[in-house]
Amino acid sequence: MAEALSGQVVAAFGRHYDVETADGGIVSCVTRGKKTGVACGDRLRFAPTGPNQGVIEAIDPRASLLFRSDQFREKIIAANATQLIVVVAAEPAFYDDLVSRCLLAAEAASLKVLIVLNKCDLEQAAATARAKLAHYRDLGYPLLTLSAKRDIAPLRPYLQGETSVLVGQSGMGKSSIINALLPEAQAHTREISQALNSGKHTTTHARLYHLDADSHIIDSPGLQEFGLAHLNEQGIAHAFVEFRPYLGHCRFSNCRHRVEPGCAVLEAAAAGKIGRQRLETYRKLVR
Ligand SMILES: Nc1nc2c(ncn2[C@@H]2O[C@H](COP(=O)(O)OP(=O)(O)O)[C@@H](O)[C@H]2O)c(=O)[nH]1
Ligand SMILES: [Mg+2]
Ligand SMILES: [Zn+2]
Repeated sequence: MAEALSGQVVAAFGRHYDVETADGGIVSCVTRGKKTGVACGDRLRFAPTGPNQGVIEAIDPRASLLFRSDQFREKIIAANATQLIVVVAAEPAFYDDLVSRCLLAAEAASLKVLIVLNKCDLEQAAATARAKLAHYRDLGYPLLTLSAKRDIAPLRPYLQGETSVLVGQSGMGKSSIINALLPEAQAHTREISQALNSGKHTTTHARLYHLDADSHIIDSPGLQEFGLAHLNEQGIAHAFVEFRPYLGHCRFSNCRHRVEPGCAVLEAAAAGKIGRQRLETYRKLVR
């Protein structure tokens, strides 16, 4: 049998994966049997099975893993990312609940977070969207307003040295951001899809692009929901950054921060140190 080679997944198509080797070549790999669970960004070893073809042998330990989940299954978004960039746009309107869940997933995966508000050339709508995002900025999450169509430069410093994964609803401009950063990337945007008459307006699979030797960016398919079924109650509470100073200070060590007497989180909320909306989000998640 041929010796195993190593590489990194730069595109995940569900059943097969594009694996980039050290020399920059792309090998189309499959998993053994019906195994899944390989993600864009994964580093792995594979056995060559033909010209530019291989079968995945083993996945290297991951520095991070971002995924969403419902009761029934987990959907891996990216492996080995260091930063999550939530992309929202002035138009169409975005779901605040989805942003909130993306941030919680990022906290649970110990990723840095950046919120990008795109399409600020649509000035009035951008002002409304910015106001809607103010409470995240107040929590300490950096918020960058830009227009991918006009000038992507403001984003570059945030990407330096990071492996960033772009997430958000479709139509927010994730692929447009990729194309503005890397014109040769030709990530599929709405216009390109329409020109090809493919009927698909969105990115259908995650893809990793190299910005420089140690800065990388992953485009991902649009999300409509972001399930957090993989988090237990403690994990959820910890993912609310503003809860952290109070966790462990409740009267009961198994406090669920809902109605319990002597709850430090509820006391902080009553004192205005935790937003009502966030407490409501927490309650919805642990219900
Ligand atoms: N006005 C405006 N439109 C933009 C901007 N960036 C992207 N768009 C448009 O938004 C639509 C969705 O963009 P796309 O990159 O496909 O979004 P994705 O689904 O998040 O990848 C396209 O029609 C883009 O041309 C921007 O900065 N300003
Ligand atoms: Mg896209
Ligand atoms: Zn409590």
